[in-house]
Amino acid sequence: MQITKAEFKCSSERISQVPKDDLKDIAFIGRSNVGKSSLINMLTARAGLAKVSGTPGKTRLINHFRINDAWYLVDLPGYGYARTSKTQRSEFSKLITDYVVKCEKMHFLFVLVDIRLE
Ligand SMILES: Nc1nc2c(ncn2[C@@H]2O[C@H](COP(=O)(O)OP(=O)(O)O)[C@@H](O)[C@H]2O)c(=O)[nH]1
Ligand SMILES: [Mg+2]
Repeated sequence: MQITKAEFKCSSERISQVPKDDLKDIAFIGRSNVGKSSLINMLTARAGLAKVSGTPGKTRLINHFRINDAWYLVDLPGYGYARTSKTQRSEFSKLITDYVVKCEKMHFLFVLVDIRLE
């Protein structure tokens, strides 16, 4: 498939805020710094579309990117970043769980694993 159009749609801090249209989500999940945002930029050939950071724990929201006006690529908050407070960690964890378990838009979920880690 050719991606001809890719645009940032919205950031959600709660599951109730994700887009209400009936376009389907293809989402990426994985530890902080595994390369979720870089992968979205690579797939869409848009260098700055998803924010890439050398510092883990930056994405705290669910980011929707609308592709070809037909579906969404979704960048989820990374988990497993040690220097996040307990409160914050449980907030992310709730957000991620709510999305994965309850969000009917989610069609595919790709779990990214860093081969550099044992
Ligand atoms: N060596 C290597 N570094 C990568 C790769 N993909 C991303 N990175 C780097 O890993 C860091 C985290 O990437 P990012 O996409 O922000 O990860 P995210 O937290 O999962 O969204 C950045 O410094 C990227 O430049 C990859 O395939 N190989
Ligand atoms: Mg990211």
